[in-house]
Amino acid sequence: MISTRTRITAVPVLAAAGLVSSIPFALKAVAHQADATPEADAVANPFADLGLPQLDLVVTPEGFSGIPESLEAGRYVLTVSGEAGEEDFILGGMIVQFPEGVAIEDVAAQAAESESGIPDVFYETTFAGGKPALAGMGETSAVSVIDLTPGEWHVLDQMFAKAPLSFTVTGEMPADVAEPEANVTLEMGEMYFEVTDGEFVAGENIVHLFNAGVQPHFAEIMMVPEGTTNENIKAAIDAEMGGTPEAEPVDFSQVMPVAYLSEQSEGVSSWSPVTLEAGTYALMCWVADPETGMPHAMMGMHSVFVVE
Ligand SMILES: [Cu+2]
Repeated sequence: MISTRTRITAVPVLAAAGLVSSIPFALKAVAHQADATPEADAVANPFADLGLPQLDLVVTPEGFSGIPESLEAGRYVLTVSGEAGEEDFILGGMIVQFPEGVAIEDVAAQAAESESGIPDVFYETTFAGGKPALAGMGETSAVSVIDLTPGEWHVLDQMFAKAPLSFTVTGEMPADVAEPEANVTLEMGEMYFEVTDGEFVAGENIVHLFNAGVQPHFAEIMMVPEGTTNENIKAAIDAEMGGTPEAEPVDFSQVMPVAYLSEQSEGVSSWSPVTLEAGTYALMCWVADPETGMPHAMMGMHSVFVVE
């Protein structure tokens, strides 16, 4: 276990980044989307036919509710709805299991003491993943499929600003759970994204996101100007981090967040609907690396794909 505390001070931009990860590109891009009209209706649930049990997480500016105190281990359809706070880019929460014997109060204290805002237990925490709504883009609900293994789980936000919700998962993970049909499998690892099966298409996708790495990762999907290359993304990240870009940086005012598939641990899968228009997209992960304190994106964890 390596403390990220001293290392991260070398990357000042991270000091203001929140608990575990930041989405600085999305936050910048959202300014010009402030007039986005909230969706009138909840998103359709493409997983309704699978026969999986459903959890309806309700988020308010104050906290989380809607998940029972005790659940059977298994695969769940997770819906997220409610009301975002004024500062919330995301309507949702991280669904986490801390190492045995670590209480949520300990983690909050670690985060408060750490200059980076990253608690020491972060890299030993299990993240279930799932899809929040992009409140900053006018979304009011989201749906995804996640696995909940036995143990004590918590729903919390990255800033510890909301009252967390805790629940217990009992029994054993069933061996024969239904698997959602995905048209694209996106694998994450150190430090890459790779489509390992199928492809992203115009219209609705069901994305199977799988973490083949050892660190937690997330996938932020953003629409970028046509013709943007991975070198243009790298240049923007280099410029963001104070370096000298080697190519033309992508213009942030032209970048539009499309989906945020939240932190997932090693070996964890999730399934999320993601609607895409034809265009060019970037994938990024901003989780901080424990060795260097650098965000994964800066270590190369960004990728560009084109939807015809
Ligand atoms: Cu990552």
